[in-house]
Amino acid sequence: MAKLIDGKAVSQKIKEEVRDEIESKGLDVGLAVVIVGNDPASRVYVNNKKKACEFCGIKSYEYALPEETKEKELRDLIRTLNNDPNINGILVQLPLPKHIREYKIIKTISPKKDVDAFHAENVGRIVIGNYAFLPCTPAGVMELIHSTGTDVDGKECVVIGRSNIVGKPMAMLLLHENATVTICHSHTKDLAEVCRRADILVSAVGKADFVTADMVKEGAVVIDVGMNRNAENKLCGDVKFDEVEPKASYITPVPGGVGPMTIAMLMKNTLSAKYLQS
Ligand code: L34
Repeated sequence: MAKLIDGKAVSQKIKEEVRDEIESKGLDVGLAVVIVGNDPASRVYVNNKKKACEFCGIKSYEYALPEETKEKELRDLIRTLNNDPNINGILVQLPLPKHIREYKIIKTISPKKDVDAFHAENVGRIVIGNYAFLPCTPAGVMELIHSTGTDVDGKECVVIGRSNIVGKPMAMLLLHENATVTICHSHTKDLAEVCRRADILVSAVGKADFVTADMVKEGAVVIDVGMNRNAENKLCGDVKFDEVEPKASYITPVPGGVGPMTIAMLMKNTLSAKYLQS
């Protein structure tokens, strides 16, 4: 029987730390949250981010733009926010509508306000190990792994998925803690065999029921970054929870696992951004 990793509890503690620091120092911290279009999932995530800001004493400024917004209009807004001293962090919720080039938008965000750590300058800093921000989801996963008392040093870690947002930076953070890291993706030969080597398995695929029991080593720590809807429109991760859970030593639920951690780390990054700018 695996122990459940309680992402809600771990994230709550981090948010309390951020709140206490902002309150005790009397800091004025602001986060701009930009959402373009009407993706219902993005709407939920952005609302959760705003609630977390409220809890931490961070002022959130929402910019909800219509689906038809032009790339140039969005870039102009970001430039305005870059120059606004009340705004310490800028978050442009992804995905963006197809006619807007994501890289053009990320490039426009001032690296000092890039609380997602998606800008190439921040990505490069992370690779080198000289950074101000860590990307929220991978940083949240590291916190969850630490919460189990697992020492990452020397462990076999397998990351499924190679996105810029999760898979690649996830591998880097595990590497920083001296893990032996393998990144798997759609071209990986014998995926199950590679995954079975993992002491720590992180799945960031985006497909319900993707990770099955035959892919998991007895006693592995299993982290599920997936955020999917199954046939009954129920929120679920990548991991076939019922069959994997008995094999794992620790496992994250969805919801209540990685999702809340992404938001807690965003709060932490926004506070770091404030310090970086003062
Ligand atoms: N720019 N875009 C940018 N930054 C990010 O860090 C994100 N991400 C991902 C999508 N786009 C982004 C998020 O915020 C995923 N993500 C995210 C954030 C919060 C939650 C899930 C994904 C979350 O709150 N999850 C809850 C359940 C939410 C529900 O009920 O639907 C949970 O308990 O997992």
